[in-house]
Amino acid sequence: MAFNDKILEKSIDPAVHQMLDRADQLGMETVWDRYEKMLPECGFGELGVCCRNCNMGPCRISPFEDEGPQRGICGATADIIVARNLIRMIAGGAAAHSDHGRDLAHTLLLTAEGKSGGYEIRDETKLAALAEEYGIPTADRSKEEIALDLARAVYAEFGKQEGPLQFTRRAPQQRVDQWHKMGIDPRGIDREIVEIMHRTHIGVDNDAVNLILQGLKASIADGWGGSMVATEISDVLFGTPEPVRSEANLGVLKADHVNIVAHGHEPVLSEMILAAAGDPALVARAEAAGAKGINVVGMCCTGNEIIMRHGIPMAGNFMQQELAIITGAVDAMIVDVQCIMPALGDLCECFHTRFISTSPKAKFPGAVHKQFNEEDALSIAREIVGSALDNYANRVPEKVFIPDEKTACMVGFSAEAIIKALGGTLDPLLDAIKSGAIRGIAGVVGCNNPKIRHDEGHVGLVRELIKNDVLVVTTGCNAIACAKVGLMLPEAAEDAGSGLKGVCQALGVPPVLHMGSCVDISRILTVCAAVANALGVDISDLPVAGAAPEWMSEKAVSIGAYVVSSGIFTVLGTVPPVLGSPMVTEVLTQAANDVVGAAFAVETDPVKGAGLMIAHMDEKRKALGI
Ligand code: CUV
Repeated sequence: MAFNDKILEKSIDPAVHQMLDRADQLGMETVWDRYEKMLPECGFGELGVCCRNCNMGPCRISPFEDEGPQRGICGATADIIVARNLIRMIAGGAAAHSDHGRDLAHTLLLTAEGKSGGYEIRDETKLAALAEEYGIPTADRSKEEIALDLARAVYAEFGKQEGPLQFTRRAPQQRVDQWHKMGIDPRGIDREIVEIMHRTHIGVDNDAVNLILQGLKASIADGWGGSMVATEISDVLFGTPEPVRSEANLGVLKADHVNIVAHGHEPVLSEMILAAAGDPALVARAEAAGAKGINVVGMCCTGNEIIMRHGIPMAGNFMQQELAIITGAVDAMIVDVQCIMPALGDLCECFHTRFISTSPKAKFPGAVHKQFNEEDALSIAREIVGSALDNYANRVPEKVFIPDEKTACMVGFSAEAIIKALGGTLDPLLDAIKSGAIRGIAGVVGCNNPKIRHDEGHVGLVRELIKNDVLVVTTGCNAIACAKVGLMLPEAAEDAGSGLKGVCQALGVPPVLHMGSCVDISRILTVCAAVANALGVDISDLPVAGAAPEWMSEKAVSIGAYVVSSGIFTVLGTVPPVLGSPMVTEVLTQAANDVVGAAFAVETDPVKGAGLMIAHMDEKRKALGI
């Protein structure tokens, strides 16, 4: 099929081209159309110089020094306003990840108390390891007793008033000392987020550097706190991921099955949807309705959670959520929290698709709300799946259009799985890094953003990295982009430089390792900490770098901040709203090196972005003498 340039320039993904053409034929609007209507985007907002933190304003600072207001009504300069706005983004992102972690802790608590409706403790090895980390006795105790203590200890991390977060102590001692010295070793997770909201209130913290330091502190509480809690407790409850094969892209929808898309973030919901969809009684009901079975597929980070634990296929990343509905083949789109477009409601009304919200925290126009709770988890999940089955009869066959596109992938490389693939120790990885077979390790993560041709930033950057012998670890929407183009197959080693290719072929792994959802960037931190500790250096000494080629969410801002705070140079592919303050820009791209041993760079060209990362790795290799 040939498509016009207007379609081709929006994405590199042939499934997206077909669906955008279909949307045009049906006269339907998508995120790309709304983006175009928004252009030109607000210049003050882009620069970060508008302030709505009090009602004397809104204020906006002129970008021209010789013309227009240089201060807000309270006297705040562009530096202050930009810094305040930036750290409020961090607060939003850290809150989202951490609340996700809190929900997992809550589920573990209920499970330990025997009050949850269908959850179990699946990974006792991880439970025991975490208990030891927290100093919880394990000898002669049941898994429930241990889990109860662990859940309470983890829960307490959120509201802790003093003292450090336990998981931050996984970081090398030098790193912890540096955080301590700079006053950014976080206390309770909630406390650091609240303090951002306090400090950015009118008339409180009016020192850009002091504001940014608090932003870094809260972000560390996200990465080494809330997100790490989310990852670790998910593993305890649902199992630690191991390599598994599956498929990705919209072609995983099936014309002759009941299709359920699980979209959002928390595995607390999606695990139960899967359990219900496997219930023989419900499968029989689907068959009685004329379907061949129930096909659950994932989207966005929920997709990452269920593909890596169960091999459940992945329908697509952030920019594909509307396109899934436009296939006309989705009987229910089930959502919880985060990255769910409110546009889905209107779109579902054009099809038979039932849009089902489940979280008391996230309701949507046009959605049916079926409130989920952990106590009655399985029975609610059965009802939700049942409602998808009932809706199958309403599907209009003439409206169904499913692109063929889907690609095989190998996913599920938790830190534990990586060590296992290496034969039980990190040594083969360390040796490959020392010998130069692996030049460095890159964490490439983050969202999609219509400012960038869909998936081009992700795939372009990752291809350039592996070609240059950089092992890539990935999560989030980058992971999905890589899966769709076949980069997550062992065969993709052919596209890697000769050193990386040899390592991948010897181990039978892809050059791009899927480590999970956005909260699972904590897995990348854990691996970096383990490598640094094994070499007796700080994370900032390692030949590692991070990138978010198409980022858009506040969570991504918090992620970027904690990755840099952990000592990892990070390249952003879309420009953050900070350029209105040359001073804040300088702090983030230069001065941060003196504070945390790493900084940000912004590079919208993915190949050049990869070049910056590789140059950074070479510099670190030289300093290490390898
Ligand atoms: Ni949590 S945060 S668009 S789904 S990676 Fe994808 Fe990942 Fe960004 Fe959202």
